[in-house]
Amino acid sequence: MSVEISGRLLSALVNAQRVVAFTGAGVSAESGVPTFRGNDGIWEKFKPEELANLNAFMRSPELVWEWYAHRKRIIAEIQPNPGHYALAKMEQMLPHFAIITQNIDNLHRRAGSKNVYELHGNIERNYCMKCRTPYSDDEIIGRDVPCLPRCRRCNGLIRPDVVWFGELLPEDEWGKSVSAAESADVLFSIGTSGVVYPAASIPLMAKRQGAFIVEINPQPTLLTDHVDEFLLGASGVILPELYSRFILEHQPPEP
Ligand code: BJW
Ligand code: ZN
Repeated sequence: MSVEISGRLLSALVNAQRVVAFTGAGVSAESGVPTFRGNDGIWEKFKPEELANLNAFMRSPELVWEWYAHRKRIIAEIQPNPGHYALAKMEQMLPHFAIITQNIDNLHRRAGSKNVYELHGNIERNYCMKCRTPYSDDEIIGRDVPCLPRCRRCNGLIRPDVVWFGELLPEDEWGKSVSAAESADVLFSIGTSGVVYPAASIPLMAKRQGAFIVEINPQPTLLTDHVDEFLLGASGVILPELYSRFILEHQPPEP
């Protein structure tokens, strides 16, 4: 399937100084990470709105840990897909490139991206809720899960280092993300339904400051009416194609 990439988009990208990729669960779908919502959102037993919050964890920590232990296993076994790799290569070609991700799966870094801001944490990290001691998966998985992992120092409950509903986003990552969005010349919104705030305001912040906004998604979202270009399809197909076209435009012709 050939991807239609307009001259307008290519020229915005080639002339851009600052580019941001804002990503959501869809960018990892082709790696085998289930998305949260929509047609392909396959969490039947586990609804993110019901489980990804502190009340649910305090009420039934075993159930919430079961969900995270299951997802940790999926994520440990899968690989970044061509979409992640295309973004990592793009970073090397552009003067300033940032990934602002809502994903907790670490796949952007595993694909080689360096400048990554994680708005909702990282599933590979854990910490004690009482004394904040960090714990790696190796220290807890297998030892306590599916029972409850507890802190060696204070016996407090250990939780995954992710952002649940009702919790503040990490201040540093949020601040850097807002700065990157507000100074972007081009912003890509890739594989996100755009329903979870404050993350969903990132593309709109960039737009207000005059950025060229491109959305990549197999289906329209709440953002689609506000973007300059909508590329309908899977990011694992569109991003590599976009990167190839960008390289052709970017490199000076052979003498
Ligand atoms: C493809 C594809 C392919 C498929 N290629 N694309 C009322 C109004 C407004 C706001 C609120 C409200 N009530 C409460 C709030 C605030 C709340 C919120 O936004 N709720 C809304 C749901 C209504 N937000 C918060 O609570 C945030 N904190 C906050 O606001 O703090 C201030 C505060 C303090 C105290 C009290 C109240 C407020 C925190 C939000 C934390 C979100 N956490 C999660 C879980 C992280 C940990 C974990 O993973 O377990 O983050 S929820 C989940 O949703 C996860 C995701 O990062 C996030 C976004 O989902 P995403 O990435 O967009 O995925 P999907 O599945 O929705 O979409 C996938 C897309 O991919 C689809 O469009 C597909 O079409 C597409 N796709 N295949 C490209 N191959
Ligand atoms: Zn502790």
